[in-house]
Amino acid sequence: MTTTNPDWARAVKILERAGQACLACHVRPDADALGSMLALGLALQDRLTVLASFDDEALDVPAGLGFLPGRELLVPAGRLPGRPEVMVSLDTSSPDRLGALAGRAAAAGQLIVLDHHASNTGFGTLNIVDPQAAATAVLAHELIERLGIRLTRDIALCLYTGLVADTGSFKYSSVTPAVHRLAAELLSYGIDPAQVSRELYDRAPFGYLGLLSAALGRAVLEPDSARGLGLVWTTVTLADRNRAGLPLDAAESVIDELRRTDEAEVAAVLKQADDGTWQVSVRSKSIVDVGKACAALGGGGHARAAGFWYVGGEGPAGAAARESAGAAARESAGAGLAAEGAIAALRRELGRP
Ligand SMILES: [Mn+2]
Repeated sequence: MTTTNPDWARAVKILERAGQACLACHVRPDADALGSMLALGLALQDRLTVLASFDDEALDVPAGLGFLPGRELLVPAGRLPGRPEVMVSLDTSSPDRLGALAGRAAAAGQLIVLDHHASNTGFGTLNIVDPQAAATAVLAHELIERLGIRLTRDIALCLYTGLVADTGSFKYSSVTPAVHRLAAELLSYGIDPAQVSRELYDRAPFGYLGLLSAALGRAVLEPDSARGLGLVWTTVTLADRNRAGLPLDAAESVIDELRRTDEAEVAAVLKQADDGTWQVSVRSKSIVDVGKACAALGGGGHARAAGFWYVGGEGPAGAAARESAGAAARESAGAGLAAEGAIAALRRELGRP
């Protein structure tokens, strides 16, 4: 797959001349972020020194991504040089999403930004940002190809995992013939697609069933929201997670159940983090640009899949919005005032033409 961005040639030149490359991806990395980063790291490691990292001290690889190869390339953020010669940021729409690595990215001699978020702020010295790309893995693959590096089974597994995750198993509208051709090429390296699906989607501890049941049981349908196209939403509270003993990322797939709802173009799941703040995941089917709505709320993402963090409080327009929230929303068990503030804010953005 090739695009015509002239920065490709510059990126290749920079990486061919570099002695060391620092790779970074966004905090709490998902499969595309981590998969793309590890794929590029594995590809580059025979030519130069690779230091890959995300966020902070703990460097916890999310539970479901423990099967990805290349984790030996990961080092704590503090081990990266203060002013990297060359840094590559993957799947990250803005520097603040790099967490503890933001300062190093700003100080880097060259910062190559490889991303597919339409909301990308273009914070690199060189930006290869393609919102048409189904995953950052597609761009990482193109970079590896342009560097003339042969794929291995491990590189292919990392790229394929990112591709599967960001296309929802090849279900989203971003899936093109080229995406399937890339998948076919990656599969030819002998990776097991059933293993990737199982790791990404088809497994959960028993406690997840209780969490899912609680969340689905309090789902609210608002046919009039999103300019009459319908909004369905629910919460996953800290209490739900504590009962099941599950971390925040275990609630990731609740949205996939909610978004089935025929009566709603938009689905949202409000997930309460350990510190009480809310991570809001939003999906749309075919009309509403939820990326735009979430960007207006300080988050970002894609047209059909996006999110934002809601710190609490109701915001300036919150009280008024809450009045119009309707009894169902107010009564939704366990949602709490802050969740209501978050959904009111989202409802307001979705209501804009
Ligand atoms: Mn991505």
